[in-house]
This record gives sequence, structure tokens and C-alpha cells, in this order.
Amino acid sequence: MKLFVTGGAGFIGSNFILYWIKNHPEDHIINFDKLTYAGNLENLKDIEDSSSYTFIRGDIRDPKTVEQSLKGVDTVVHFAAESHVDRSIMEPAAFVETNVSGTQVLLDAALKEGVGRFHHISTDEVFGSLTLEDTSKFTEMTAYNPRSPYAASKAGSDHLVRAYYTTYGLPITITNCSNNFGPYQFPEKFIPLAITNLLEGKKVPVYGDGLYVRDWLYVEDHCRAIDLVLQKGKSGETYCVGGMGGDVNNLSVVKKILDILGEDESMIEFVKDRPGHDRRYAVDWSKTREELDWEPEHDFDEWLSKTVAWYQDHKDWWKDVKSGAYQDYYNKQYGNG
Ligand code: NAD
Ligand code: TDX
Repeated sequence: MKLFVTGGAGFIGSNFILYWIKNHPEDHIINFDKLTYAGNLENLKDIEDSSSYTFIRGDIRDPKTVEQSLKGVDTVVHFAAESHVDRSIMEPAAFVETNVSGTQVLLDAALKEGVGRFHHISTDEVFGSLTLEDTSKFTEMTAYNPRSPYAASKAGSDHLVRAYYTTYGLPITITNCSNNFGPYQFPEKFIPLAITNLLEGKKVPVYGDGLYVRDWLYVEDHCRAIDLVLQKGKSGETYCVGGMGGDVNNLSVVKKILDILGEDESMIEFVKDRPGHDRRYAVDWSKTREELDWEPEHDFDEWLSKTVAWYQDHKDWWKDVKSGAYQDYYNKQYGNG
């Protein structure tokens, strides 16, 4: 099988490519990535010379390059996106251009080239926010209620993907997944930001009261869910993917990281809240378990410790990433402190 992976130099995309080459060595992967600030080919250096792998630097908004690159492809796995909520609040235009227009360009090309499956990677953020008191969870039937420019642009892309299925018969599947963590995650996201700040002797900025809840999932569990959707998922269907449950708020996550690193709570700094900050996410993934026999296998505490160890062992990777343009973003978001 020939897979066309967009955004394969990013966090989840690169973990997915490494996972796929290990588990499906007979397949060929094309990694199509623009290499924005979030894309890093270092993530893939172990497989860059593999005969199962080709890299194309390209922009999903560019119809000509996308069409040429899609020739002979069986399956598209579409990760490429602007993915950081805080950046979407600062500069929403890029989110609409990449996440909405870019997805539409890809869909057109996939239709024209007759690909067998277009799998779209989406997020639980399209469903909006739950309250702390509420015990309900998001399901595939939950109405869309995106609240940040990022979530709205992902919701737009999900709608387009479904519209291409209904209108043109393009074979599609979608996964709506909760917050991932693990190796190669860009340190603008909460867990790697907390770990790398502490490793640099800096405090961890916690938004608002810190009681916001995310449904954490180790990235390899997400990759395995996508694998099962490609193998057994029904065209036209959406599958929710989430963690082992048990609400963990941001403050608890930081305290766990402080414990692992032997630091104390003086390293927490409460900062101004994110505008429109979603209070709680929780995903009901029972459809995915029942239809695809998937469930998360990586315990949060154990794999958080392993993730901390990964960042301790890969200082060169994140020090490179944290220098340059990232510093400008960090100062704009958190001040110069
Ligand atoms: P990321 O920001 O780490 O990586 C995004 C990748 O897309 C980068 O390699 C970047 O260079 C590439 N890209 C961006 N714009 C492009 C363009 N115009 N053309 C080609 N490539 C482009 O993101 P991530 O955290 O790995 O997320 C991947 C996907 O998973 C996204 O679609 C995101 O919405 C979704 N998702 C992420 C999470 C999470 O917790 N990180 C959870 C659920 C869903
Ligand atoms: O400095 C911070 N301080 C803080 O308290 C940052 C960066 C975040 N936070 C909070 C905000 C959230 O409640 O931590 C939580 C997690 O924040 P992010 O890592 O920015 O993730 P989130 O906003 O939940 O979105 C993520 O999960 C869903 C990804 O970035 C999306 O791409 C994915 O779709």
C-alpha cells in the first residue's frame, strides 16, 4: 500500500510514520510537509534513508504540487494543520488557510486521483467545552460547538471531509482525538512546555486557576487507533479516540511533572487565562472499542514519566526547537520574564 501522510514532520505525524514503518514494513510512505515552525525532519532521521519512505516538501494549499504528489496513492492520512490554540487566538488567518482551505485542496486532489481512503485527523475540541460538574463525555453524536479559531477551523475541515463523502462519494473516515503527549511534541504545548521549562530552571506558566481538564492520551495509542480505522473502519464514519479517563486537571499534571523532576510548587506561576478557555474535555471512545477493538494501553502516570525521561535525554532536540523564532512567540505569549 502507498500511504500519503500530510504533516508527517510534526508531533503526531512523525510518531505515526515511525509506528507505521515498524508495523507495516511492506508499505511505502510519502511524507508531504511544508516544514512550518512545527515541522522537524530530525524526528524522522532514523528512517530517512529507508526505501519505504519518501519526503516531499510541499504546501497542502498548493493544488498543483498536491496533485502531482498524489499520483498512485492508495490512502491519505491527513495530519497537516496549524495546531496550537494560543497561536490561533493571536493570528487566526493561517488556521483558516491551512486547516480549511488546505483540506479542501487535498480533498479535490484525492477525488481526482481516485484515492481509496481519505483519513482525516481531527480533535475533540470541535465539540466545545464540558463543565467540571458535568459527568458527560463527547461522543460521535455530540453537536459541534467549536470555541477557538483553531477548533472552528478544524470543525470546518471535518464538515468539508464529510461533504466530499456525501456529495462526491469520496471514501473518508475521521478520528476526533483528545490531547496527545509523548516524544517530539513541540514545546509550545502544555506538557513539553512544562518539562522543558523546568529543565531550564524556569517556572511553569499555568493559565487561570489551573483547574482545566484535558483527556490525555499517549501518542502511540492514537497511532494504533488510526491504524485500526484504516484497516477496519467504515467509510463515511467518525471514530472518537481518548485516554483512560479519570479527569486530570492542569495543576495535577504540573504537580506530577514537578514530582518526577524533584522540584517543588514554587516553580508554578499562575498567569493570565487563555481567552475562551475550554473548561473540560472528556471523550467516550466506546464505539471505537466496540467496532475496532481499540482501547488505550499506555497508563498516564507511567508514560508521563517516560516522556519526561525522553525530554531529559533529547536536550539537543528541544534546545534547537526552543531557540530562534520560538523565543519571539514565547515572549509575545508570556512576556519576557
Ligand atoms: P504539529 O503542529 O506538531 O504538526 C503539524 C505539521 O503540519 C507540521 O509538521 C507542519 O510543518 C505541517 N504543516 C502545517 N501547515 C502545512 C501546510 N500548509 N502544508 C503542509 N504541511 C503543513 O501538530 P500535531 O500536534 O502533530 O497535530 C497533528 C494533527 O492532529 C492536527 O491536524 C491536529 O489538529 C490533530 N490533533 C492534535 C492533537 C494534539 O494533542 N496534538 C489532538 C487531536 C488532534
Ligand atoms: O502555558 C500553558 N499553560 C496552560 O495552563 C499552556 C500552553 C497551556 N495551558 C493549559 C491550556 C489547556 O487547558 O494546558 C491545557 C493544554 O493546553 P495545550 O497544550 O495548548 O492544548 P489544548 O489547548 O488542550 O489543545 C491540544 O489538544 C487538542 C492541541 O494543541 C490541539 O492540537 C489538539 O487538537
